[in-house]
Amino acid sequence: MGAGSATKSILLVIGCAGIATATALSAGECESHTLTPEFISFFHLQGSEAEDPAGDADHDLLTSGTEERLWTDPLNPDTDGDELLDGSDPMPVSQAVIDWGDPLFTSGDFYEYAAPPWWGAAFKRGGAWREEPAAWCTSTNGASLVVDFDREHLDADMLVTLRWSGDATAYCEVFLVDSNGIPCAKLAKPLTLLHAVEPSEFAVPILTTTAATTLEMRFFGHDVCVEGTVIAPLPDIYTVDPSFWDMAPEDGEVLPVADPRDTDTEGTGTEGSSTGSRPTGGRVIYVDKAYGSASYSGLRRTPKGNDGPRASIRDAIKNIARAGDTVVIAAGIYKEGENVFLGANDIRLIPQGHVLIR
Ligand SMILES: [Ca+2]
Ligand SMILES: [Ca+2]
Ligand SMILES: [Ca+2]
Repeated sequence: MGAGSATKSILLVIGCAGIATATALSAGECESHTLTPEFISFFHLQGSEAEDPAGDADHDLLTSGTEERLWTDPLNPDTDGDELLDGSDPMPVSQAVIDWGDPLFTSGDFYEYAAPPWWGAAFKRGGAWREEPAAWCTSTNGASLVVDFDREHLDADMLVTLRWSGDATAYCEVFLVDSNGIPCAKLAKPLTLLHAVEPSEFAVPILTTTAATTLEMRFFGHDVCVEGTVIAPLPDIYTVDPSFWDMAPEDGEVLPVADPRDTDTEGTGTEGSSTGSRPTGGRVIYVDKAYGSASYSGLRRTPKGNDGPRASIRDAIKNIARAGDTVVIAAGIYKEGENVFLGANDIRLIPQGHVLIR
């Protein structure tokens, strides 16, 4: 669904010189051809100098024809932002550079750009893209930026660098989430902007958190804007400090997801009861006002095929959830009318962020 999958499928089809690195290829190795419409469209080359397969519009020592085979950006001399030109970089797409909101590469909720094979997709949940400067901005608590990993291609933990801004109250909670949308690890302390001069940097234990397929960065506070994220394999000199991460003690157990400044996030009237939010078993049903639909199964937090969140809490309780299930409700305003919780006996409800029911 993101650039990663597009990249992989196209790389299988194209390539006259077999597996190649940037340094192993030169313009003469492949007969000049017309760039494919997919490539022109993906990198927005139409009408630009880079449309000429024999030209090197970005002066990175690679022709556009070669960049097509490597799936690097013919208008960016350093596609993966590691300060090595595409033409002299042994791995020209070694890390994912996500310029959230870049109008060229944001389509709908998704951000699409060249990325290594382990990058599945990057998208927003809530918030809005901004063009000048390109960023993703939100003042809605709980809106998030999400990156899916393809575990088949992961062989290292990850290092994430996050360029963001916000007012003094802003903070970011970071989760690793499994393929069912259930958080399986959480950065123990939220990232804050107290030392905002430098980007936030954190190591992610993606390898040791074997169920994790998704990184979710959830934001709280006012005037939050995220301009960019770089995700790279963790260099050997770093290790992940386990004390920075809370891991779910057992498979399938849900980590409490709550606003740490809200002492009564669950709305139960009991302060500090987050340990009570762990489900006792059964399924997890998702409700999301923004992305849900009555035609989805309710069994997946992000839409995929027929799976996805329901849009209404009442509907999820009445038509989907059974005794013992847990209903996870995404942040948002829900117009549910009266008796919304009718039938909710033995169904556990977990709000994620601020849930307002009217
Ligand atoms: Ca070039
Ligand atoms: Ca390039
Ligand atoms: Ca590079």
